[in-house]
Amino acid sequence: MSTIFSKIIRGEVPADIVYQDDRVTCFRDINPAAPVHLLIVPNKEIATVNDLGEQDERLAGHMLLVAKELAEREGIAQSGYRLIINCNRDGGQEVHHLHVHLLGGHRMGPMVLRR
Ligand code: DGP
Repeated sequence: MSTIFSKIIRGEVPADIVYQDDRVTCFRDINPAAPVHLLIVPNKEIATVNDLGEQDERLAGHMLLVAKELAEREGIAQSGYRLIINCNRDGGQEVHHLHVHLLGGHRMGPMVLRR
């Protein structure tokens, strides 16, 4: 099994890649929910946050540091941004390959819809 994100990472599916190193690949979301909407994805296929192990501690930290760096590059570090990781059905995860959403460029709405 190979996720759509793995295909993007391997260059088999086109995407607007803004950053890549030996651990993560970052590209613009195909369906942006904000003026800046990037995805920070581990090159290694990890399905969800639930599947992170002790061995991934440095990788998880790296994802956050790359997100911070990309916010700076995109010019939204000072105005602010939101990082989101969805997990499974109730979290609204559609692609089962771990990713951090980096959203910014305008005021975000409430964190979640209350009902
Ligand atoms: P999530 O719901 O957290 O699993 O978010 C998945 C995001 O991935 C969603 O905002 C749309 C984006 N996405 C899905 N398929 C593709 C694709 O083929 N290319 C790009 N660039 N983004 C995609």
